[in-house]
Amino acid sequence: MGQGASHGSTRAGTARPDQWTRLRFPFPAANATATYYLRETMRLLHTSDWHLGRSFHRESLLDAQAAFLDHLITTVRSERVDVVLVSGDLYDRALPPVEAVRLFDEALHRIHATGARAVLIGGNHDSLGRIDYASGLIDTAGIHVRGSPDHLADPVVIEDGHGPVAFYPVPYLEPDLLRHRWELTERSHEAAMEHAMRRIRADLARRPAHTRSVVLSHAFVTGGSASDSERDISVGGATHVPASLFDGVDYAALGHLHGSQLMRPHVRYSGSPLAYSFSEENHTKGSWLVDLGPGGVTAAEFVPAPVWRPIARISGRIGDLLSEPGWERYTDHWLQVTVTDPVRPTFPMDRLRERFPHTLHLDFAPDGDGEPADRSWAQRVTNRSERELALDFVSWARGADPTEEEQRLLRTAFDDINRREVTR
Ligand SMILES: [Mn+2]
Repeated sequence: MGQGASHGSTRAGTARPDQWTRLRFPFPAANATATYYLRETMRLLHTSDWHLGRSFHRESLLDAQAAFLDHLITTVRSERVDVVLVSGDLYDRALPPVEAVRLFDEALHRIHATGARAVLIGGNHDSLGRIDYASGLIDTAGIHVRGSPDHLADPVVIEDGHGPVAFYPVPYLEPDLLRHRWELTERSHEAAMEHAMRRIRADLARRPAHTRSVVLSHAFVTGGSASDSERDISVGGATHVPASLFDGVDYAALGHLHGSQLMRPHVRYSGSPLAYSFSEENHTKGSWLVDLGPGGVTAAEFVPAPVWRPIARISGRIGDLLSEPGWERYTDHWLQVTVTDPVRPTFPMDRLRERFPHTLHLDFAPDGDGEPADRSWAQRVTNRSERELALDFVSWARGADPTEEEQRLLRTAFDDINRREVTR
């Protein structure tokens, strides 16, 4: 299974008969296992990491997120999407602001109004218990929200003309929470995911032959490239899970990494629909439109999301930034500006904002002798975990490295914070 997938971005050769029929039956109760319409190819729209309620350097992104959801609904209708997949980090926080909850509520209603089904899972930013609220009831509308790891091998089954497709919802798996419950041999994401996939394969083996499978998962797959806006999930240093865990499933719709990327033709990250850090300035954001035929994925096309406001990092002497015509194209961007004057200029933010009103972040990196001490804060913290930064701070403040006991304490504290986000 999973063979014959196209690496490219076209849908050439996909049979899309216009005379397909959509047969509607009453929605089933809770477990949502029923035939609902029949069509030759099942079309999925895979997205993730909405992070509703997030802001960007104190700028609210709610309007930008609403614009993405408008685009999503338009795509579902124009591309005749059958199932929308959202692979975690629905919200940015365990306790999202009311406006974000409202936006999510509206998104679910609008997806439902298109006639499509949807499967959504919780990510490491979501409160898994809270997003599970009323999910049994919402199931009856064909919208399937899954926060609990208890139901990951209890798939949402949707049929097309070729038979059933089982959608397995694997929310973010926090090793510390599951280690004892699942009797894992070690405390790692890989052990948790292995256990999950074992249960999924066991369930799949009991289903009718030719049942196709789609796994939604919120995890860091080995080889994937991260940006600055994913929250660190390293516990005991073992963060990654191998892509080979998804061998044999027809499609793995991944979430967590914010850049869209292919791990295998049938294992993909959609990435977030918006940039959530300046490190994502070169990302193209969007979703995957995936066609599932009788033997697995037959085509996958990237659908770019609308750009609400472009972002960029620019640097130079302030006089140059304020006068050179070449910088003109950045006046509408959200900007991170690094000023390189040897002497820190006066009122740099006020002056920059006269030409670049959307300057959000300012750094200084004098271009003199290039001493390491001149590196900007952003450069110094890039790719470092919160725990490493805290350890650095202790070393800096005291002039000596933290003791083993102190290192252990800091690790426990940060693990605790990560865990609390998922459980509170
Ligand atoms: Mn995320």
